[in-house]
Amino acid sequence: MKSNPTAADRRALLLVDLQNDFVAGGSLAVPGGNDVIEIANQLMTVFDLVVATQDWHPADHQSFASRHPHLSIGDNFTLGGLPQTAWPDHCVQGTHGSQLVAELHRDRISHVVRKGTDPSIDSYSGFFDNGHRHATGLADFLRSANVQHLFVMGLATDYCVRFTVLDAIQLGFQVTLIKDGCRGVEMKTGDIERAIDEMQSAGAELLSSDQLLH
Ligand code: VGL
Ligand code: ZN
Repeated sequence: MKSNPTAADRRALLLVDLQNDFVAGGSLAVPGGNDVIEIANQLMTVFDLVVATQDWHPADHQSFASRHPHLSIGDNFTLGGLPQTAWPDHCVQGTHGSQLVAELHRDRISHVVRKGTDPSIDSYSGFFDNGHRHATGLADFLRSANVQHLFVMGLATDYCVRFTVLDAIQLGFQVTLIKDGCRGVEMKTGDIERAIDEMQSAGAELLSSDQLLH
C-alpha cells in the first residue's frame, strides 16, 4: 500500500522560533532574522505538514541575565548543572516578543510546540530541555504523524536550530537543514559555520530552499 498516506515516509517542515524577539526590533534580534520569514512562507506551500517551535519563557526564567545581579548579557554561567549563556529577557509568555512573526502564514502551521517553560533550565532544542530531562512532546507528535524526514529552518542557527537538528538526528529522523532559511547569533566569530559543520557531521543533509521550490 505505497499510496497509503500513513506510510512511514512522510516529510515535515519544522520552523524554529520565528518569533518577534528574534527578528529586527526584538530583544534578542538575530542579524538577518527577518530575511527567513519569506523563505518559510514559500516553503510551507510545498509541505503538507508544517510544525513550529516557540520559545516560551516565564518572566523569571533563569537564563535571563536580569535574574542574576552579577551577570551581564553574554556571560557564561552554570544553570541546572549545565553551561549556560546569559540572555536578555526574551520570549516571555504572552508578550509581543514571544508571538510568531505576524508576516508568517500561520494558517499553514499544523502544530506549535512550546519550550523553555521551566525557569530552572534552558531548552534550545524543540525536543528536550538542555539536560534531556524532559521531552516537549515534539517527537511523539511527529511519530504519530508518521514523519520520518524533517526539513529544518529558523532561528538561531547556532542555538535552537543546532540543538533541534542534533536531537532530531539522535532520535532517528532523517534531517535536511535548509541553510538559507537560517540565521545565527554569532556570539563568537565562526559560531554559525561551526554549528553548520557540526550538524552536517552528525548526519544532516544541507539544502537551499530553491532546491525545494519549483
Ligand atoms: C534561542 C537563545 C535563547 C534560539 C532561544 O531560538 O536560538 N537562543 N533562547
Ligand atoms: Zn530562550
